[in-house]
Amino acid sequence: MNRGVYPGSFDPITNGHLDIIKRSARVFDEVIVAVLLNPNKKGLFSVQERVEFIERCTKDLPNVKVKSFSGLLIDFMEQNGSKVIIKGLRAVSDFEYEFQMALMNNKLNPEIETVFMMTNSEFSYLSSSSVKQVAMFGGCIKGLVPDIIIPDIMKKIKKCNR
Ligand code: COD
Repeated sequence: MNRGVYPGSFDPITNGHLDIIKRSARVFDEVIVAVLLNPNKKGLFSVQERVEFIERCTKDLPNVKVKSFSGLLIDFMEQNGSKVIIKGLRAVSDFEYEFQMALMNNKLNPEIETVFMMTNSEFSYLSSSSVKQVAMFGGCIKGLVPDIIIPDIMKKIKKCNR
C-alpha cells in the first residue's frame, strides 16, 4: 500500500491544510494526518481537539486517518509503515525550513522521502497563527478554516479572551 504521512501542528487545521489533505488523498492509497504532540509548545487547542477537528473535516475522505505522535517523525513513519512524508509549500520561507527538515529526516532514515505539494494560490497566505490572530482580534475567519469548526474556534477564543 502506498501510504503517505502528512505531519504538522494543525493548531487549528486551516483550509490550506485541508486542501493538501484532499489532494494527497487522490495521490496516495492512504494518508495519515499526524498531529505533533509537543510538550514544550503549548498550542491554543489540545492535541485531542486538533485531532477531532481534522477527523470531522475529513469524514468524507475514507482513505484519510488522523493520529497524534510525539518524538521523531521518522519513528512514527516506521511504526505506521510509511516511507513518504507529505509537506505543503507556500513561500520561499517555507522552503528553507522544509529543505532542512527533509534532509535531516532523510539522513536519519535514508529510505524516507519527502514530497512537496505547492499550496493552492487561494490559500497561499494562510497559516494557523494568522487565523488565531484574526479571530483573537474579532475578525471574520469564514473561508480561512472549514466552516464546521468555526464555532469551536470562536468558543475557545472567547474563553481565552475572558
Ligand atoms: N498551504 C499549503 N500548505 C500549508 C499551508 C497552506 N496554506 N499552511 C501550512 N501548510 C503546510 C506546512 O508547510 C507544513 O508542511 C504542514 O502544512 C503543516 O503545517 P503546520 O504549521 O501545522 O505544522 P508545522 O510546520 O509546525 O509542523 C512541523 C512538524 C510537526 C512537521 C515538525 O516539527 C516535526 O516533524 N516534528 C517532529 C520532530 C522531528 O522528527 N523533527 C525532525 C528532525 S529535526
